[in-house]
Formats: sequence, structure tokens, C-alpha cells
Amino acid sequence: MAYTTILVTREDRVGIITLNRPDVLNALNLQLMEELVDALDTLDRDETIRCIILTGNDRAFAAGADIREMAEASPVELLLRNQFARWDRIRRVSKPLIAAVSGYALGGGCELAMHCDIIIASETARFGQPEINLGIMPGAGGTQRLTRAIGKYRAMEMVLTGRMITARQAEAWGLVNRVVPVELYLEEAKRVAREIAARAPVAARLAKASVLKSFDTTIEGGLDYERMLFYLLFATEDQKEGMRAFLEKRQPEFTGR
Ligand code: DAK
Repeated sequence: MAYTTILVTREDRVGIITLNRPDVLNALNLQLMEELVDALDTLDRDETIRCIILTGNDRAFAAGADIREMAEASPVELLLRNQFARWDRIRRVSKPLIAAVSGYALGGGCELAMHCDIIIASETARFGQPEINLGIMPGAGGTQRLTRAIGKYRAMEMVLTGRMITARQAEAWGLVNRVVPVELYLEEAKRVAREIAARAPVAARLAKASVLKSFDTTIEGGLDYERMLFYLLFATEDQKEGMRAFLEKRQPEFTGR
């Protein structure tokens, strides 16, 4: 698939997807969402890729769904566009996904960042769920993920007022991993991605699945799930290699097998 609204690059074992509709602050239109899901799917299936970075430009990660495209839509049109299937696919990306956010991450843009597993923010990042200003509410998981990330009262304030928060506020509230100067956010995301890419890929994938499981199960169910995945890793060559390397006092060579 040839992309017109995103750019995809590879640096060693890291795939980088850059949202690229700068004139409209990377508003997420149908075309972009289709391309984004296609690129994520391709990178997720590519054995040479071990971690994926999702980013925008310095001014905007994404200022939300494309309002122009949504303004006159009927519920049936929304249903037929089947956008939720695309968001579900993003939720199911099995490899670690890092958001490198600068500028606006609003509405669907904030929700997209929250689909990622780690969020690195520039000092200029602004997060918000401003849907209420348009007469709607978050529709791609914002009320659920934001609440789990920052708690009921802060989420309520953001969702009900539509007000944006700064990168520092997001950091203090636990919505981002860390805040770095704007010149460094992508570099920092790459640094973390390379660190993850050097680890055992199957273990990273199952560890991600296990952490995410904690959001929709009881502690008992989550512990059982974790245990199964833990056992499973002893069937990998990487487990043997990792432990052997430790005992032989050398660096492990993980193959993802
Ligand atoms: N959609 C379309 N165009 C947008 C846009 C957006 N969300 N955000 C910005 N733009 C466009 C502006 O219209 C403008 O275009 P021109 O006028 O130059 O043609 C250009 O980007 C630059 O924006 P501004 O001139 O407004 O720039 P400022 O610096 O003055 O203001 C701003 C920046 C981010 C404060 C402002 O642009 C703004 O308030 N933007 C809208 C933010 C917003 O309300 N976002 C939430 C959208 S609702 C769904 C899943 C998810 C969603 C919906 C459905 N399903 C699964 C069905 C999500 C919904 C949303 O995200």
C-alpha cells in the first residue's frame, strides 16, 4: 500500500510511523487511519522489527479525528465506516508501541497516544479530550484509558471541561513516562525503543499482553494468565540463551525464537 498521509521508516529493529498531515495538525481522517493500521499491521508481522514508534511533528502529534469529515456524518455512516475495527486493530498490536508526542495530542490524538505502551513527551506537548466542545464525547477509549491512567477526578475534569493539560501536568498525573526538551523527544523515544529491541522479542510481546490484561480482569485471573505466559517462555530458545549468557558472563543474542 502506498501511503500519502503517513511516513514509515525503519532504523535497525525499530519501525517508525510518522503521521504526516501537517496542514491540519495531523487530523485523523479515514485515509490516515487506514494507512496507519496497514503500516502497524505490516510492522507487527515483520520479524525484523521489535518495537514501533508512533510520532507526529513538533507542532502536533494529532489534533484529533478530522472534524471536517465527521461534521455531517449520520450514526449509520459512522457505523458503516467501521472505524472502531481500526482502533481495535491498533489495540491488538502485539509489539511494544511507543508514542513520541510533541504539540497537540487532542481527542482521538490523545486516545491514539494512550493506545501506546509508553509515552515520551516533549515540553511543548498538550493533551486533552476536547470533544465536549463539539457536542460529543471521547469515542476511541478516552473515557476508559484516561480514567485508568490518571484517575476518576482528573479524567472527569478533562473530559467535562475539554481543557488541555501541559506535558508537565501529564507527567505529574502519570499520563506520560517522561518529558524532554522538544529537540529530544524523538531521540529519547528511539533510545527506549532500541533498549526494548535488544531484549527477547517473544518475552516482550507476552509481557505486554500480560500488563494489558490487568486492565480487564480480576487479580486472580490476571495472575493465572501471567503464570501461563511465564511457563510458555520456557519453551523459547531465547530463554535458554538469556540464562546461558548470564551464566557464561556474556551478552545474550536473542533471535525471537
Ligand atoms: N480536524 C480537522 N481539521 C483540524 C483539526 C481537526 N481535529 N484540528 C486542526 N485542524 C485544522 C484547522 O482547521 C486549520 O485548518 P485551516 O483553517 O488552516 O484550513 C489547521 O488545522 C490549523 O489549525 P488552527 O488554525 O486551528 O491552529 P491553532 O494553532 O489556532 O489551534 C488547536 C490549534 C489544536 C487548538 C485547534 O486547531 C483545535 O482546537 N483543533 C481541534 C481540536 C479538537 O477539537 N479535537 C477533537 C476532535 S474530535 C471515533 C474515534 C475517535 C473520534 C471520533 C470517532 N470513532 C471510532 C468513530 C475522535 C474524535 C475527536 O478527536
